[in-house]
Amino acid sequence: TNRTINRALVSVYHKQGLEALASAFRQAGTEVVSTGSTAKKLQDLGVKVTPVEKVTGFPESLDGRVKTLDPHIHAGLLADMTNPDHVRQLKDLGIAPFDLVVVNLYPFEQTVLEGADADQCLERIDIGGPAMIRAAAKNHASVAVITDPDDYALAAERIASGTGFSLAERGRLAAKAFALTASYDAAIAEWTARTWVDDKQDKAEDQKPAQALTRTWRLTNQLRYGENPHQKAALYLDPLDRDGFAAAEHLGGAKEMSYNNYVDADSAWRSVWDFPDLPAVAVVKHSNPCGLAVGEDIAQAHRRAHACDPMSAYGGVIAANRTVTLTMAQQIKPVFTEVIVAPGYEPEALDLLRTKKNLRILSVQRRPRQRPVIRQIDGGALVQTPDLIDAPGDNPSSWRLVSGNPADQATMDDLTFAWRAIRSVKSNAVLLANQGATVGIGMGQVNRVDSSHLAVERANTLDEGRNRAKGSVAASDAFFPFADGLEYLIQAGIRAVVQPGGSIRDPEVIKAAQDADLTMYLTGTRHFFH
Ligand code: 93A
Repeated sequence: TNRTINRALVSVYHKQGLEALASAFRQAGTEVVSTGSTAKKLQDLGVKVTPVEKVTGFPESLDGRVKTLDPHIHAGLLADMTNPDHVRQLKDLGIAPFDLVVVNLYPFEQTVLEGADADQCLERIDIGGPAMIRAAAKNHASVAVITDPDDYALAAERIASGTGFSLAERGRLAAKAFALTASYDAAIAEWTARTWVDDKQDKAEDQKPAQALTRTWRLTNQLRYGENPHQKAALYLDPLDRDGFAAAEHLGGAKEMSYNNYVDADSAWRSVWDFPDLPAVAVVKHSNPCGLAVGEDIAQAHRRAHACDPMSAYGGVIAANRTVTLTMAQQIKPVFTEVIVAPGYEPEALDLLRTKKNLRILSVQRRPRQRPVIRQIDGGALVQTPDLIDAPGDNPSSWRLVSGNPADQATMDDLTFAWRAIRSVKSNAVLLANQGATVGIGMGQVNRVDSSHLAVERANTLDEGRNRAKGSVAASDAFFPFADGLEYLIQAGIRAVVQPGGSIRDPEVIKAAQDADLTMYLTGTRHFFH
């Protein structure tokens, strides 16, 4: 199955590492066909090179857009030398086959990341390179394709020794080559969608979920394990995005981020940016907030978020949407915390946090960019646009008062806060809040009464037995299907409630509120989160 390498095609953007190949070519007397500056480099390294124009009979033209795109090249790449008919046709056409292709592509992603203008990015879309790579990979029965300089040493050995590559080796190289062209094209698809598609057109909106599936992420980090130690896991990055949460800078803490750390910290980071206008802090465990609060400053927001459920905050993840101050760091110091993520840290705050052995300290420079959400199911995937607090019903001015007096300003502010906060809580969610802070959260229950019980119980037991449900406002992420959940909240003493409405039993639910003279607003929008 081995095929000796008599003729090679070399066309590389990055010229590093060619020395090893050049000396192997010299030693084996391989015929080498090459493009413009690659040919020059190989000649400098003492290799006898056939310029590509000599093979194509056509000049490299159109500013290099047409160099290798020619049947004299591609027939030599695609002829299956195990097929006698291909061998005969090639002979009749006077074309010699290639046994090896070495290509690396114009650095498209790099160019985009460097902030080059659209024309420059466009010119860095390699057409001829991927065509050669794909041709050789398809034809791996006859041709070996090298796309990764890490494989030059192996190639040099196989060239010089005269053994060539085995079929298994050619298959492995071909798979790697197709993975490269797939991710290269995915980056181009992503960039062209951003650059050429008008986001304001409805059609483009419809296409957004579909684009998520064409995107390819780049393997960056093998994680120690997944959600559980027996699961394998890895971190992938969007190749066109270097400043998102996934690429967060680690400022200290000896430990690496775990899979669960990423999940929880991403969730916390997203939560605090539902409150971009105020300093906000989220304390998260298992993707759910155990406290979420805004404040006059970030330290106050943290005190309030922590106070919601100090027991659950143990081993939690903290996100802040403002620079972490020394005061906030001092508050965190005594609490076992897995991760903190923030846009920045005061130097003294950072010094203090670094003394916490197990704390991972992350800095992220930009707000979360909301991308389509993908969930794999057996045999396919579900894709949806992300849930943002931007639906028409999320604006309190559109809320419908169906019971009690209109809320005063303080109550309205609390209802607005509670409604934003509940977006972060897994369904079924019922949340109690007071003065811009959650005081009791009921999450993830399979019925809304249990969530109501949980919210009240937590409000009334977790903070030294204070009765925090009384006088708080409540939010429910979806309608109350029966009056029972709401009645329980009324008994606990809430002063107002906001919920989507829309149940067939709305009349019963509204009557329960009216009987208690409770202020109740309907949003018409729900925020399920599964
Ligand atoms: O502009 S291209 O898409 N047209 C081509 O026909 C072509 N052939 C090779 N770019 C093409 N290449 C690329 O040129 C290769 O993928 C490689 O990155 C680069 C090598 O050119 P040079 O040897 O002149 O540096």
